[in-house]
Amino acid sequence: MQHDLVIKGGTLATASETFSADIGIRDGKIATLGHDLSGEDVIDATGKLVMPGGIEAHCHIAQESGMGLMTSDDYESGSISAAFGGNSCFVPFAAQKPGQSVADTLATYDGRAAPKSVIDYSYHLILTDPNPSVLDELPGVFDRGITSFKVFMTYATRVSDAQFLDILTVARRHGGLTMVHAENHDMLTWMASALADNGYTEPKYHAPARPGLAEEEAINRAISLSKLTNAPLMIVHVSTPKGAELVAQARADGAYVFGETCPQYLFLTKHDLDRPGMEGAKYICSPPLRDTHTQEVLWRHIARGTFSVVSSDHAPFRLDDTGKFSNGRDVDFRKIANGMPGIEMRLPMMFSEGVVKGRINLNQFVALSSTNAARLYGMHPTKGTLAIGADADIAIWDPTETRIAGDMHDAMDYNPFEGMEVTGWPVTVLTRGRRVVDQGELVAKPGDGGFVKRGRSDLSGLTGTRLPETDPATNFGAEILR
Ligand code: DUC
Ligand code: ZN
Ligand code: ZN
Repeated sequence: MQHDLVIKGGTLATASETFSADIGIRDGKIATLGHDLSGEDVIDATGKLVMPGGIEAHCHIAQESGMGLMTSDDYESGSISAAFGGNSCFVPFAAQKPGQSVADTLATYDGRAAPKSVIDYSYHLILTDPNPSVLDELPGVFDRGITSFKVFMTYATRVSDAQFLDILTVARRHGGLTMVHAENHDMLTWMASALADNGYTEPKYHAPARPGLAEEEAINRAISLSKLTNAPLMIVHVSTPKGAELVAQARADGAYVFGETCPQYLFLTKHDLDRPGMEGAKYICSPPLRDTHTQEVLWRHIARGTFSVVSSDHAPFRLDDTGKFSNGRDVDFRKIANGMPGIEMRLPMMFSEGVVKGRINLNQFVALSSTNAARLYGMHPTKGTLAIGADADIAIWDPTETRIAGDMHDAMDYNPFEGMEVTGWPVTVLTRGRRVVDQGELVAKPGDGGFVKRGRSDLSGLTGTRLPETDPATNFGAEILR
């Protein structure tokens, strides 16, 4: 069989297997896995690792923050940076503004993404105002292939528990997954005022202002709401040992609960917030950075499978008056934009500190970086694996190259991981058989990436937890969870 492109001589890794083979690609799909394949075009992958392209499932691109501030990265710079970090696909957020219809929200993000992205993309729909007409629009969102929502339990854009239950129920009915930012709003605002009112206003006080207890309380509540509705739930950016334990326990109970953590909670600590002057502002993100004990516990949970994905939570705001200091330089920590970049560093850091240092194996790395996201967000097996018939979304890595982290390809003026020694970097990245990055050079054009119509979340392996009160067999026949 003739192929458009053959990747020859590499070591292939999926979420379950590592083996030597060539990959033959035709019409953007993997057509053949075998030996001695021929094609019009050939990439020599001798000595390289060939893996499913990363899927970045938590990043903020061309999105206004809660403060109304636009991220530094648009879909062009954001997707380019993602590709240089080994990603073939990403799923940023489309954020509903209070009062805005879902149709208008999605049209806004289509306009931001379609002309600019160099890799394939979809969105998670952030719901901030789930009024009855918005809930009525949601079935149409699934028809469009957008099958995940996100809600906040804090910020002005938070939802009530009742609204959260409504969203979980609609998502479950349509096979969707609800993501949640879990921190207790009143605990945070009370702590922040208690600190700032007493003059503790420097960036480092962002950490005590958001205690781990606020995350633990909200995760526990969110899991309870998920269990009540028997609806799948992804707890994003888990940053505490107790939060991770709650996710692990819920999963052991059979609940449809999934967890995500992020590199910043594995490689940075709250002491980074205490850098001289206002440099600590670089490290203001939410939930906040914790400590080295937390890092060890989170790694243990990664290794044992508590977390399905490790995502960057790339939320890029420059260290200038367009970003972190848009409310002025000498302001208290509450007025500094929240978030840090990391879309390009996520996979190299996880490879270097995870695979090279023996904390996880190569197949776990593939699962955490691509396959599990594809399954949970309704893209598997078209994406997230190396299989015949799958999209040729492929990252070719040099597992031995060592670099000191410096400038990235995003639109940022700092890299929070700058100076770290990182071994293992992607050299060539394909989306649907098309080179996006070729031997370290960008070759794709804005708009080359396409929208991915997603399907139902894959919940295999979990049983759900039907409560007696919601089960007609044990609640006198009341059918309430259709
Ligand atoms: N939550 C996120 O998920 N990203 C950036 C800031 C935040 O609070
Ligand atoms: Zn969040
Ligand atoms: Zn985020």
